[in-house]
Amino acid sequence: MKSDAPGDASLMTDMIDALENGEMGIHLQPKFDLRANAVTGAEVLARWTHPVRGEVRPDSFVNIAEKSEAIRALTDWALRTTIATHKRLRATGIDVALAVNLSGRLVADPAFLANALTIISESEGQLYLEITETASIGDEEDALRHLHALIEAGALISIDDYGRGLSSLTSLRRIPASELKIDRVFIESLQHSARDALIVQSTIDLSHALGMKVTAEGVENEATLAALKTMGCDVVQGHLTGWPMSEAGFIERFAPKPRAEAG
Ligand code: G
Ligand code: G
Ligand code: MN
Repeated sequence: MKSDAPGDASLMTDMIDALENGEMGIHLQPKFDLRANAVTGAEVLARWTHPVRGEVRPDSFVNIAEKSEAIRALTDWALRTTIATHKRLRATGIDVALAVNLSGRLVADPAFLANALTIISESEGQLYLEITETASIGDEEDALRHLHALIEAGALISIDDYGRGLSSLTSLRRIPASELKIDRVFIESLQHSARDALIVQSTIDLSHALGMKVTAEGVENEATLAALKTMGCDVVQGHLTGWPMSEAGFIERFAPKPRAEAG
C-alpha cells in the first residue's frame, strides 16, 4: 500500500479529529497471572468508531499513522487516556498494571520522549510500554537511551509480538525489558507442533534467565493454558481469559464486589 494515498491522508485527518471528539476510545484486555491465579494487568487497545466508515480496525489506522507524525498524536492520546483510566479503575478497587502499545519507531523520537516522560510521571499504577520492533531498537543508541529514560520515569518495558517479523534475538541483546510477549502464531499451534512447543519452552527459559516475565498472547483454550502452565509461563492473554472489553465491562467483571448485607 502506498503511504501517501489520498485515502490515507483523509483517514489521518479524521483520526486526529477522532482523538479530540470522543470517537476514539479504548478497550481493555485482561492479562491473567498463572501463579497469582488472577488478572493482574490489562492491555489497552485503541477502538475507533468513525461516523461514516463505522468501526476502523486498529491494524489499519495504526499502520497508516506509523507512516507519519500521526502516530505521535495517537500514542500521546493513548498514554493520557490510560493514565485517566488507571485512576478510575483504582477508585473502584481494581489494582492492575496497564499496558500501552508503543510503535518501535517512536522510541528514538525526541519529541515523543519529552511528552511521554511528562505523561508517564503522572501514572499512579504500574505502566507497561509494549514495544513492537519496527527497526533494530537494540542497536540504536538514541532508542536505548530513551528506553532508560522512560524506565527512570516509572514505565516498564515489554517486548511485544516476540518471534514475528523483525522482533528477534536482536531485541533481547540490549533492550531493558521486564516482560516478553510471545506472538500468538507460536501459541496457536502449541498443541499441534512439537517444534513450536520447543520454541515456546526455550523462549520462556531464555526470558527467565534474562530476568523477564513471559506473557503468552492468543491463548484461546484450556489445553493451551495447561501446557503453558507446565512450561513455566507467567501470564496468559487471549480470548480464554477475556476478550478486549470496555472500561465499564472491565469494572463490572473485576471490581471487588461489596459484600451483600446479611438478611
Ligand atoms: O485488538 P486489536 O485488533 O486491537 O489490535 C490490533 C493491533 O493494533 C495490535 O497489534 C495492537 O498492538 C495495535 N494497537 C492497538 N491500539 C494501539 C495503540 O494505541 N497504539 C499502537 N501503536 N498500536 C495499537
Ligand atoms: O500486536 P498486539 O499483541 O498488541 O495485538 C493484540 C491483538 O491480539 C489485538 O488485535 C487483540 O484483539 C488480539 N487478540 C487478543 N486475544 C486474542 C486471541 O485469543 N486470539 C486472537 N486470534 N487474537 C487475539
Ligand atoms: Mn500489544
